[in-house]
Amino acid sequence: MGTIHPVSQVTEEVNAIFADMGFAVAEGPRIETDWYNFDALNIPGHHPARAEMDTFYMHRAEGDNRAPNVLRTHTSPVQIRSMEAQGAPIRIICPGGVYRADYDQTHTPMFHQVEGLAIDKDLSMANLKWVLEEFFSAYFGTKVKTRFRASHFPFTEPSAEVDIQCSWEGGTVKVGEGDGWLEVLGSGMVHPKVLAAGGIDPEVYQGFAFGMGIDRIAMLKYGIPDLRAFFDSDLRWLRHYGFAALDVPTLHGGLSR
Ligand code: 2NM
Repeated sequence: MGTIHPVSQVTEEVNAIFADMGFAVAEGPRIETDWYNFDALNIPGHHPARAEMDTFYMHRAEGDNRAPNVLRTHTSPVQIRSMEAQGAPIRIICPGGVYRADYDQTHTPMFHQVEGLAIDKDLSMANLKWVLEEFFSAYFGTKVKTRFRASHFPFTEPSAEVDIQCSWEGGTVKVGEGDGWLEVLGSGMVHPKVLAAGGIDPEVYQGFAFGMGIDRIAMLKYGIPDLRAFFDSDLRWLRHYGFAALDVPTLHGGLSR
């Protein structure tokens, strides 16, 4: 009998928690145009973030001089597409696979992200902090404090990296206790240029956005030590870390087993 992969299980858990706060799930293509993956997100051609993202570029036919399509490096392009398609207000999360040419102990060339976006007329970093603390507390099943540190992303201003409270004892991390911190998330207020690129008037609307690694938070919650084993398709690993097919996570039925 097969089992549900931890990435699928955790994606469903995350969807259920954000659905309870009024967020819809939005999805989009894994092959993206240069515009949606970069320019619309305030990452112009010369921007160092392009090089840092280790992008996989698609092939173009001889003589076709358009910018090559890319394997999306984040799920933010889905958020631009949603802004264009539905306008403001917006409350969505965008889970899914993303790609970066990076492979070592802590990086796989394909991994999973969930990004969130809320756009309305009176949103601030205070709303962002509440949503994130609510999310982490529901996800880990215990009150989790967050710590915001000033940071920089091209698509948000101001920007913050977010740490969650944890303890480090005997080589294992426990979330929601102790006085240690673990970085799990990037976030900020959506840059006016990004709202404009999505067809939303930045003089009228503001938004907050955030992004985190699904594989990473799956490892933290379910004590999975090695990221690379996630995508080996090893049946013994899948039986050990997989979930029963009918074990669907819901807030009323319980999120964790
Ligand atoms: C992050 C960190 C900070 C983000 C921004 C957007 C958009 F499209 F609305 F501008 N989506 N996600 C964002 C902001 C993602 O990931 C580390």
